[in-house]
Amino acid sequence: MNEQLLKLFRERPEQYISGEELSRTLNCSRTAVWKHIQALRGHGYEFESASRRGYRLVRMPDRLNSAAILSGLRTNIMGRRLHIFDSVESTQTTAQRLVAEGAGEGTLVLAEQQTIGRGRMGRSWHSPEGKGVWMSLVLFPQIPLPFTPQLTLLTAVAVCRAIRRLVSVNVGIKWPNDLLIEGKKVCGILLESKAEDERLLYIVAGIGISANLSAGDYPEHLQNIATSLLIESGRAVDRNRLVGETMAQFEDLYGLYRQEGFEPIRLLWEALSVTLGRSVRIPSKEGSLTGTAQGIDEMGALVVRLPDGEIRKIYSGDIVMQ
Ligand code: BT5
Repeated sequence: MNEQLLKLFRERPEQYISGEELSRTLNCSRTAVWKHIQALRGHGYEFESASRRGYRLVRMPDRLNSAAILSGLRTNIMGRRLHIFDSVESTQTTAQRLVAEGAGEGTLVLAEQQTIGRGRMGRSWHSPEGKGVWMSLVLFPQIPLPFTPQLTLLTAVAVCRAIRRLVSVNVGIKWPNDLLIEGKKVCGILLESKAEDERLLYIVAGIGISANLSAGDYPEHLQNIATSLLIESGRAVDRNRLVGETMAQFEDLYGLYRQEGFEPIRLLWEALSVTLGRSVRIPSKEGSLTGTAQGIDEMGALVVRLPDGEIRKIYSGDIVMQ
């Protein structure tokens, strides 16, 4: 499919572009332009055509599509190598297999549906067909192993900023890996890494954004705790754009992280957090603790102040906001 052609139409939404201009810009014949348009129509793009005025893009398909993503992508590395599947068990598993086969930094795996989408600690991630952004990004960060939680927080900031740019919803970050709207979960992040002799080899950052699920797309046990961008904003989001925007935000933040370390990411995270200042309960085997979330430290741990003034740091696990 012709990426350059799509780019032209996306830059001028709703406008007619003449066949002559298209053939000039693409450096091909008018017949070839027509064939490209037909190919796009075959993929669900709708064009109006009018004699002498040319073609006008009136509707884009609601499918994940590499030309649609790449034609709007502002990154150099992240998402430049794309693998889109109709259905996989988990994009995490597929991405890990691709790494074993030599995939490089920034490789992105997307699927319309996951049959065994996973969360943390053996939990499952509900990934119905055609409704979400279920994706995994391959990274080879040059960081010590204990720093990997920082990348979970960086990923959360990237997705939060991307959503805020495209959808008017009040989305915020709950430590460590959830994005919430009005207290309900709209996105989860799962970082899986491989290390050898305490040395980090690679990370696969899994991102699940519940974009266009309706209430009925959720099983009953999730209906009160999960939501979607569609449910909250009343509008379907263009998933291809959301993928591109997330990659752009990620690449910016990742560059910043490499140059200046975690501190600027920590500040951005704190600004988007819905956890700070709140009373939180930390369940543990020894009985749960309750305190006030104060911030995150230089490693990404949550800093909690207990009622007696003692400061505790929480490095992993779950918290319950009260
Ligand atoms: C997470 O785990 O939040 C990480 C989810 C990562 C999913 C992505 S999708 C692409 C990639 N491939 C994968 O196989 N996984 C990653 P956790 O913090 O354990 O939260 C899991 C909990 O979130 C579940 O127990 C449900 O309560 C809730 N949940 C499940 N599906 C959801 C959905 N579609 N939208 C909102 N909440 C959901």
